[in-house]
Amino acid sequence: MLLKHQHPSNKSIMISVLGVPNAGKSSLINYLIGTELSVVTHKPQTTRNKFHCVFNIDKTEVVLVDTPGIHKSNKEFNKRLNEQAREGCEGVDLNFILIDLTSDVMPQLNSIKETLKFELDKTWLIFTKNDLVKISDELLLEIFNAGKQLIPKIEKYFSISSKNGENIHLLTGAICDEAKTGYHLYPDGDVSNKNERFFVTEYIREQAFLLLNEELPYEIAVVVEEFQDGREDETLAKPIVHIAASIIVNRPSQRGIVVGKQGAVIKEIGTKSRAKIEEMLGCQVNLNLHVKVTPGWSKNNYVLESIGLHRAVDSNRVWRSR
Ligand SMILES: Nc1nc2c(ncn2[C@@H]2O[C@H](COP(=O)(O)OP(=O)(O)OP(=O)(O)O)[C@@H](O)[C@H]2O)c(=O)[nH]1
Ligand SMILES: [Mg+2]
Repeated sequence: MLLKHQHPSNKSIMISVLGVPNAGKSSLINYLIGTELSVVTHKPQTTRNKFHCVFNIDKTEVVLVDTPGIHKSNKEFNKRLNEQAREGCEGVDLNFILIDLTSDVMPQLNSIKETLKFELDKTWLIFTKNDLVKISDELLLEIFNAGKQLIPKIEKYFSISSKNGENIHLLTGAICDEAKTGYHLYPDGDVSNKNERFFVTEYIREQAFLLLNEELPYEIAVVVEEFQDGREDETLAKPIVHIAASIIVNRPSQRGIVVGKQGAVIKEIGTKSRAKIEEMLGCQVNLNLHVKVTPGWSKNNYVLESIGLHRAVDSNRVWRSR
């Protein structure tokens, strides 16, 4: 959209959504934007890349930056996840720190402060999952004040639930009040800065996360190898998109687990993720999934770059590109 064509009273705000793994970042974002765009599972470290999720309230555009959970780790892969969260704070107008009320609060704030390694600017605390824990207003205020000692730019707090929507109207009202007059970054109808291929990998990884056990979800990556888009092809009776994607694993023994007995597991990953991909693309999808063994992929710069995880400020070493 050309800037000069925008309404003069348009308002815009960009907000980073930060928190430890599983704090409820993606759930809150999905609740606010009103679709299941971002992948949510009960397992920590579901989100791996920072990305924009966009919604409008009247003339106000709200850009929420989903980020991976912030956590201390010496592993190269996790350091790059933290880097995504750091980058997610760049250029934003406001930061949300989500605090999971079902876990100890101060360790979450300490972990975020220490891992980010920089002072956050304007920040609001968002206590999540308040449908699961009842905490008195006095205690919330006490935690808020303790949070301010650690992160001085914390200004406000909200206690919300992304399950039953409690207090989310207060949050959206405050977001609108905070937004300043300015041009919208995205044309009406755009929901993200990531393309369809990105969400294809996310929806496949979501099913792998849900269907695989123990450490295996953390040992896989998904890459789209082919994306033949027949939606604009008028010679086809029915539009269809052909997608070939690889599930990358670390060890040969993991291939068998992902494939499953007579291919049962990979078939289920494919069937379930295809349904969500078809909904997103709005047409029939032919999804071809393969398992590829790439030993040590999570330390391999080439693979990490290909899934959008760039080197971190504290990266372990310079890895060869291939
Ligand atoms: N009861 C309840 N559960 C919630 C709420 N918000 C999130 N959850 C659950 O908490 C789990 C983690 O939610 P996510 O939204 O994936 O958390 P996240 O912070 O994005 O996690 P990572 O991407 O792994 O860092 C899921 O099982 C959600 O259903 C809430 O307000 N109430
Ligand atoms: Mg998430």
